[in-house]
Amino acid sequence: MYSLDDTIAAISTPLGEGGIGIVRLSGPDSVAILKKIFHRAKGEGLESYRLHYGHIIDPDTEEEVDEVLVSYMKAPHSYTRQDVVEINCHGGIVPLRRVLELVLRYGARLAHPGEMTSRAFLLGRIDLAQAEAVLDIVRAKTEAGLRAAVSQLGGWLSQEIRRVRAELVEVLAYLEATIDFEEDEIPERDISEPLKRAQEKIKALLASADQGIIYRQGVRVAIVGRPNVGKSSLLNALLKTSRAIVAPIPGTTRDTVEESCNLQGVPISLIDTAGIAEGKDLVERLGVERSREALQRADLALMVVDGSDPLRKEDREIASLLNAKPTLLVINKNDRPQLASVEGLLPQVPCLSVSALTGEGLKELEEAILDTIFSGRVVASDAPLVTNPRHKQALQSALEHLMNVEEARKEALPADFLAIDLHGAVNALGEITGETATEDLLEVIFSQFCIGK
Ligand SMILES: Nc1nc2c(ncn2[C@@H]2O[C@H](COP(=O)(O)OP(=O)(O)OP(=O)(O)O)[C@@H](O)[C@H]2O)c(=O)[nH]1
Ligand SMILES: [Mg+2]
Repeated sequence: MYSLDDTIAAISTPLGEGGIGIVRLSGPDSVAILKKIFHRAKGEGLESYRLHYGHIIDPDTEEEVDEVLVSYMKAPHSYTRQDVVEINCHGGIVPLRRVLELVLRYGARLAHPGEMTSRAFLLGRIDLAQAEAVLDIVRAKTEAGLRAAVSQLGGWLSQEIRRVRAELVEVLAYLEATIDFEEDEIPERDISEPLKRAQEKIKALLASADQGIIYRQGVRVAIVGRPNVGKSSLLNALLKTSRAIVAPIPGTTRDTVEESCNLQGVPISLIDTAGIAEGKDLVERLGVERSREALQRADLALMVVDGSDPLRKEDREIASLLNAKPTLLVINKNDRPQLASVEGLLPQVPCLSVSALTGEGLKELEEAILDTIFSGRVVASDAPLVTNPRHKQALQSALEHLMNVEEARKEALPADFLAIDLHGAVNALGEITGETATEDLLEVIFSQFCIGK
């Protein structure tokens, strides 16, 4: 990891035109660097937690670079726990670049992606799960996702994990004592209760994980079917906009069209695809190839058939592509006389009758999509959720270790055996909060952040 002793700087707002843009500095020299380029309109001292008005002036040329507001957050009460200075410039690429250049010229180093947050972690202000929550807040796609991330930043998950881990550490200490000392030297202790409690807690956390991960990451839903059945019409109807071109000519959609929407708090990527059929020209064949790829990457498929038209060979061929994929069969155009008999097309797949034209059945379709996504595993909506696959994996690994401990106890194996797995469980939990995270893991996590965060 990078050093913590130097002063880092970055543009912390998105690059582009905006009302304001911020250059942020963190480290021991933040104030000294600022003082070289910042001229206050009045007053001398740079009190912390106040906004100071003035100008950034290039000391070499005495040129006025921008009119700014500067805030100073004195260590340790700052984002990183170091001295942090934020220069609020006019939002624009040129003033921000110029100010950044100046702070770099006077001693700051350009921050790596996520380095501000990694300092907050390494200096102990937040733990790893909280640092990850920062990224989740920035990336939240729906309010439900945001709520989960904010509660994780608030330390909900970390506290739960710490409590379980602390209890296991105590059991481990006891076990190790029984290994090291004579039996009569240490008082007998019941370890089955704390072990059981830990297992139950971890199971409860895991129970919320599938739902939480969906709120955080969203799901990909591909709309597939043969040409002209109304896939693009269905996309538009679900999005309530006319995003994709609709026309009575088969082969209207030639490329995949992807758009996001929010289904009761679940971020959904809806993908309209080119109708799958024997393509005539090259572009059509490429489009069909993309449809197949989209289908492969989707979490859920909506297979659309035209209810007003008898089924065709293509419908069956497409159905055969769906074997293992969670699917809903959508019979479209139910505003017309119904001629399609879908029996046996996709047995065991829920079937819905809709009209993309009139909107009939779309509410039910939305409900069915959510049902399939959650497959009945929904926990109370305001309960905190485990939202990160990494946390889920660590919890699973901790649980496995605890189950091994239980087995070993049943078989009355010596304490050494129990201790090994108990160690494993304690370490797995520590990976969530960062106590036992390796450098590689930290690097992977913080490299996902943007520069300046
Ligand atoms: N009556 C009726 N017509 C519909 C309905 N949905 C779509 N259509 C019509 O069916 C035709 C094809 O619709 P599209 O949405 O372009 O079909 P598609 O499946 O995207 O077709 P390709 O892009 O060619 O694969 C258009 O003329 C639509 O207006 C419906 O529910 N009822
Ligand atoms: Mg289309």
